[in-house]
Amino acid sequence: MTGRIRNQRFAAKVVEAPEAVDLIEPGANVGMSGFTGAGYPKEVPGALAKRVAEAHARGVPMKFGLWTGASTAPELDGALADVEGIDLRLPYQSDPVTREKINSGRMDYTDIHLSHVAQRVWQGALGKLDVAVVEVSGITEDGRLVPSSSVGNNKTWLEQADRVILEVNSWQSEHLEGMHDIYYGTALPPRRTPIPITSPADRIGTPYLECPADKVIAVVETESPDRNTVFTPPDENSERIAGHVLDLLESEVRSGRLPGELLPLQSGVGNVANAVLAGLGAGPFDGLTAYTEVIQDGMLALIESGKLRMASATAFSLSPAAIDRFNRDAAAYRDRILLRPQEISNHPEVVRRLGCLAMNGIVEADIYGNINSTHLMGSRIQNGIGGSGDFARNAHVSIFVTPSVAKGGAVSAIVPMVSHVDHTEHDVDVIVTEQGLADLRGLSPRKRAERIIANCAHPDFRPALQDYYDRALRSSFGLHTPHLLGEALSWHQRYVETGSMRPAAAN
Ligand code: 0RQ
Repeated sequence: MTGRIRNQRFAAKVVEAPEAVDLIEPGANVGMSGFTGAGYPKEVPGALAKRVAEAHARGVPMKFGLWTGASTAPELDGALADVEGIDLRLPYQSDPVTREKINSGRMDYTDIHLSHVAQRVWQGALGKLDVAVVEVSGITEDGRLVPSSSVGNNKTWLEQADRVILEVNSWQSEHLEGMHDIYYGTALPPRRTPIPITSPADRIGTPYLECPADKVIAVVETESPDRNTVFTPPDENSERIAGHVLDLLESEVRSGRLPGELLPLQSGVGNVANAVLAGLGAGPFDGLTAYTEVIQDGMLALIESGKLRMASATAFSLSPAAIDRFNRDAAAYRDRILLRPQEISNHPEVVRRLGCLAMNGIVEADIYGNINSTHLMGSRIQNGIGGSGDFARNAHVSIFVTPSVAKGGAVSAIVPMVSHVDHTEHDVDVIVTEQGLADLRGLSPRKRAERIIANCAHPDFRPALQDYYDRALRSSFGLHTPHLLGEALSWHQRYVETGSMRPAAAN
């Protein structure tokens, strides 16, 4: 036993992972910790996957409902998806094996706004949560739980599950203790009260998670690293995108619409969003704050350079190199980083009050400013909406970033009509590609189309978009949002049939 379990009642429950998974009944809904590759259980999911594989080999069906904070890692999502041990998965995921199972119709997936998950569970709208499997970085003498590198939905899992399995991970830095703020004041209507956060640094809860020892059926010890995806270094396109975002922010400050230290930043997952943060590091702003859901490499770098004075989030999403840096010096970040439950990090009320500047990556945008963040060709899930809706809908300025083309230039990220809608034109203020920026605030649909085609579309696709729009102006059913309905999704159909959105002659 490591020194991380400082309470005897919990210490007495230590078992090996295979013993712990025997306590999870087939068909159970299991709430696991984990958010963007941080703080997920490392031992129990693998042991559970082994048990599923053995059952399936005997011809015995075995599946579980899997609820998490957001995406996890190959040891959790990947392992359970690989053996087809997941019945319904929620919310956000980004694991390649899971994605393949969902897209081949072998696994159900429900993509819920990240701030909504806890309240759905409290409402009982998702069914009963049977078991919680939660990683913590320690257990105090008086039996409180020190959260690990993500908080996610852990508070809700620990409260709502009948039975709890804890994984105590001594790989996590001891200095995480004190970095969390767990708010126990949420309730369902009509008993709901305001969330008293008026600045990203505000502490409104306690540093510990609570769970009665009676509920804990097993404690498993581990010393295993979080496994996050490595970010690709910013390429020329993402640097250009970052440059356009910086220009926008500078002009907002010049015109008095934003203060010099900006407003709290939210940055989504993905390579492009990370590159925008890197761009801010080279920009003129100081005294920045973040009210966001993940602290990725770019944000850690902003803290290290002194430009970002405070970041509130629910999880880390760091590359292995950045994790090493953080773990070596975790104590130094204690007054700069605060991790909260995701129902609070993404709370619409707080996002609106603080006036977050939301920056999120997308799959595609249409000429009127509707955004698809999740589906390829309208039918194949990539990851999920994650927290992008929580922030975009309530942000002070809602910015969406994307390279103008995908799949080696075969796909235009600006299309006549999006093949799936995650963020409607009403929630989208600014679209940015490496080609330029379209500030859509206050514009009518036709003016938005002109600006998006001119400023954001790739030159290879711009004439075809202009041609679509010109013909729509001549023969659309109505001229408020002109469309050629029979043709609006033909670009996607062409990709499905030929592997390219480009017209046949241009392929
Ligand atoms: O796939 O590598 O197989 O080719 O999508 O695309 O360009 O690397 O961009 O890493 O920034 O991710 C929208 C997925 C962008 C992400 C998305 C393919 C592309 C590639 C990734 P390949 P890039 P990024 C809060 C915020 C939703 C959740 C969110 C995301 C892969 O930003 O999941 O915002 N956002 N959460 O080829 C076909 C297109 C495509 C396309 C991209 N138009 N057509 N394929 N791809 N555009 C954080 C959380 O919620 C946790």
